[in-house]
Amino acid sequence: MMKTFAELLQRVASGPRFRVCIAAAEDPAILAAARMAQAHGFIHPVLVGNDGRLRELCAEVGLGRYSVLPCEAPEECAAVAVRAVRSGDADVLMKGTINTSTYLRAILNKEYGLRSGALLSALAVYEVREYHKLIFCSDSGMNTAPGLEQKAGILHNALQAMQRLGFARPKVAALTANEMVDPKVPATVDAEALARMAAAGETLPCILEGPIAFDVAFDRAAAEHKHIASEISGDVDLILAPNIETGNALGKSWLTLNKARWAGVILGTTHPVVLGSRSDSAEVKVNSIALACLLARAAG
Ligand code: COD
Repeated sequence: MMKTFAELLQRVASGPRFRVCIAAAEDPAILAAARMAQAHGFIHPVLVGNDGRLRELCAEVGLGRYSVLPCEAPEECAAVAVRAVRSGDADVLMKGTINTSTYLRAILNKEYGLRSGALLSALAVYEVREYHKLIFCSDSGMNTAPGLEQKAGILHNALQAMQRLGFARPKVAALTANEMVDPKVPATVDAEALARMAAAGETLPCILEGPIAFDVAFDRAAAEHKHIASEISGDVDLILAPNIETGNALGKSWLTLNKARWAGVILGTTHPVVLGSRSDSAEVKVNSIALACLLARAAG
């Protein structure tokens, strides 16, 4: 099982090249990431944005073979990139220097977007030095306040992606602030419902516990101290966040205070979609591209 992004990169480098279409690619870190992914052998970059500026920046960062789809405004870049993927001119979509909502709205566009009919959700993967394996987390980037049905969709998307990456039975924490089911705290009610669904075999294979607080989920000593019997404590693979703020703040705290690395993708689309952050370094952006390409390959 992959425990680091280095292993993920090794795995994706042994496969075919994907044409990765980058919406508004005029950014040195994005183009440097494209150069690195190209050197690893798993992408051909298709750059969407201002032609002259792109060629200038590509020369600066040393990016060679690439294609350009010229356009200007961020909304137009998002639309052109999404259409290119939808029409088969590219295989994978990637966010460049545009706002996340603009990017997601183009993906959701009813006429030319990448909707599959399923719920779309964001999956983030973190490599935190202090933890012994990759931590998957959803949804910290797209669905803002999911209800139970949406949470079941978010769980399904994440488990399907993890299955494609080789996880047979991931350990899942339906995160809350404590372990008590309280009708006044809807997240605890949803977490219990999800745990029941998983135990009844109504989800893809996993061991899901919830409601469960972060300390019990990640620290076996905390679980023992609180006399909580847990099969997942200290060994969680996937965090199911109760809302976007929880997952987002948790991830950003690892990135900021723990110098963690991460990768982000959108799931439930017709084609693989990369969702990084504009502030990511080139090295971090490569992880997101690699994850999307690996999922694309596994989906066939
Ligand atoms: N899956 C499938 N269809 C969806 C989804 C989804 N997750 N979300 C919306 N839709 C469909 C709706 O059914 C509707 O048909 C259409 O899309 C528009 O839906 P609205 O009006 O609810 O959505 P929008 O366009 O106002 O906003 C959708 C966004 C995804 C852009 C919005 O929810 C958003 O901005 N999310 C948070 C993004 C963000 O800031 N992330 C932080 C990253 S650092």
